[in-house]
Amino acid sequence: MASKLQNLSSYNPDALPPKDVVAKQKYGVIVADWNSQVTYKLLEGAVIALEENGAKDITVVHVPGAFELTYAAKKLQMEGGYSAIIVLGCVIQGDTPHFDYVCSGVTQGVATLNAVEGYCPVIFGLLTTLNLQQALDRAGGKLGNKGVEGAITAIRMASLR
Ligand code: INI
Repeated sequence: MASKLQNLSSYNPDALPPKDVVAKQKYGVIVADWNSQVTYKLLEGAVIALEENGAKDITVVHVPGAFELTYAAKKLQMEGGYSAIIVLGCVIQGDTPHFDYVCSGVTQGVATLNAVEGYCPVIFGLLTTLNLQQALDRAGGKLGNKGVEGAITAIRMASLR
């Protein structure tokens, strides 16, 4: 029987802008060090997918946790020159409501950055999962890699600018 599980990271490379266009663009990837066994796989997926599709100018910035992603993204946005910025993190639910506050803080923060006119898009690559296994499944496991999705979204959004 066919699996009901879907690889969420499959994409059609032919539908992306040509590699020589992407090669002239600059990309920022910000990664949270919290849950690094997951987030560094997201980072790897994002960088490989960007490079495979032509990107040559990629700046990687590390921040302590997911909550700090918004600040770093804002900093790169304001620095200028970026075609798109991807934020990568992983928040895993614990025993307290902390998870909800961190998730909504980052979600709102990134949404706010995208709502301001004149700056490059910020792509939301935050895993918000109930346990570690769900995160690993989406960080190069059986459900793909959210970092790859972030990279492909970044390339598509950069071409809108
Ligand atoms: N940061 C994460 O990236 N993931 C988590 O799961 C997490 N939890 O569970 O607490 C987390 N907390 C740290 C937070 O992002 C900030 O770094 C910290 O609050 C300092 O601002």
